[in-house]
Amino acid sequence: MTTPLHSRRQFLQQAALGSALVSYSLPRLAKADIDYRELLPESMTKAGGEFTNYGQPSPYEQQVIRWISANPDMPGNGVSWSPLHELQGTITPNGLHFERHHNGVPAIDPAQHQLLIDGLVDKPLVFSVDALKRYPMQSRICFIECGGNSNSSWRSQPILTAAGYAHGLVSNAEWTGIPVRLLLEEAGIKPEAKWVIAEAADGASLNVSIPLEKLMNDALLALYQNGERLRPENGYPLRLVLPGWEGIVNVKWLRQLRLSNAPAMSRDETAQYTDLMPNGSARQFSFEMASKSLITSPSQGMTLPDKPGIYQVTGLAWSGRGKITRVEVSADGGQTWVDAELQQPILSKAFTRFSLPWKWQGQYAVLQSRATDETGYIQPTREQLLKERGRHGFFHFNAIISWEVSEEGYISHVYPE
Ligand SMILES: Nc1nc2c(c(=O)[nH]1)N[C@H]1C(S)=C(S)[C@@H](COP(=O)(O)O)O[C@H]1N2
Ligand SMILES: [Mo]
Repeated sequence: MTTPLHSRRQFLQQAALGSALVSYSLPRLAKADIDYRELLPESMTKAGGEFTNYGQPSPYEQQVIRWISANPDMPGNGVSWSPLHELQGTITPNGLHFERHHNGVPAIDPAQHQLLIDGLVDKPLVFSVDALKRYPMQSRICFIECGGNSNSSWRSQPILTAAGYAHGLVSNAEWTGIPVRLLLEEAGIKPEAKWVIAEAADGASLNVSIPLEKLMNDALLALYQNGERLRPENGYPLRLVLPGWEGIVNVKWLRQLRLSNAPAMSRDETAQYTDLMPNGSARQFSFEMASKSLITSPSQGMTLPDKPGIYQVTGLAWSGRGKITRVEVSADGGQTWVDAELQQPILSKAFTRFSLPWKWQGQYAVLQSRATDETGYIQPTREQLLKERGRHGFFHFNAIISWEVSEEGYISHVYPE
């Protein structure tokens, strides 16, 4: 059967335009006062929402948030936890990077902000933020972890909060900025300089002491976080990023680097972030974060819906001493271990995602992960860590974390020993 010519032409036109446009044609003239949406069928106006100047997550993801714990008696002092149990991949989105503030978030106008480098230097230098933006920049993906992360695990009872809300004072971002070495060399380092006192522009002028060697090695003066300027809460307009070193030395809102021959012995390196050891002495300046891992899914509070079934066990591993070389997973509380797959690329001092399919047969199980880094150091059990550090620890908890799976498929945090 042949199709009449005119209807074939019509058909081709319609096909070219798309079936949604079949019943009418658009006016040729683009007058500013014509609202084209009125001419379109409803299905098309619904197909596209508004454009926005700065994108936000879908309204269906509103439960994926940082969890704030702040002391109302000390305004400005507190933390917010990154929801690691809700995230995938290795990069923490900027709006979900954990926060630790001792003195609130200062509102800094970059045009008013300056960085001073002085002390044991040949010539003190002052930089505006605009001047710093003209220096050659480098990018580095690394984690920042608070020395107080996971501190609830020192308690005698396991706490039953979601994985990220107990262990999420750690995040991983791509930081871009100026190697600190370039700026120190420009000021000229006097031979007696051994330490650098970094001071911030927040409420109490937080200050900490950093060995000069670290600043000359891989420290960045960061201006950008995952491609955009730092968020105010993460240090806008300038922060130090010291890859692999505990959170406190990653000074936000940096305004001064003073070269010195000795540390300042400031509050946050004496009263805080030190470890009381079993022999009664206090360990100070334990900068490097030891290797650690966490199963993010399935984890505390989740359930396994099918019984039995195949589940993807996945999580994050990181080490302040270099690359993660191995992550093992156990489903029987550490009696037997299987190597998990590590997602590429594996970067030094950065989150490494691991995963492993697990066939759950409906039995009672205890899931654990154990990280090894390139120095050969293996993440300890909680028992081993308590033996080495005593029972009065508060900072630097890096032991294996255990998720119990009940026969009903409920998952809860346990201390298996
Ligand atoms: N100026 C300033 N810098 C600071 C802090 C602070 O309170 N003030 N907190 C430190 C601590 S203890 C940590 S863990 C990290 C947290 O960085 P973040 O809030 O970007 O995650 O910043 C560090 N730098
Ligand atoms: Mo911290």
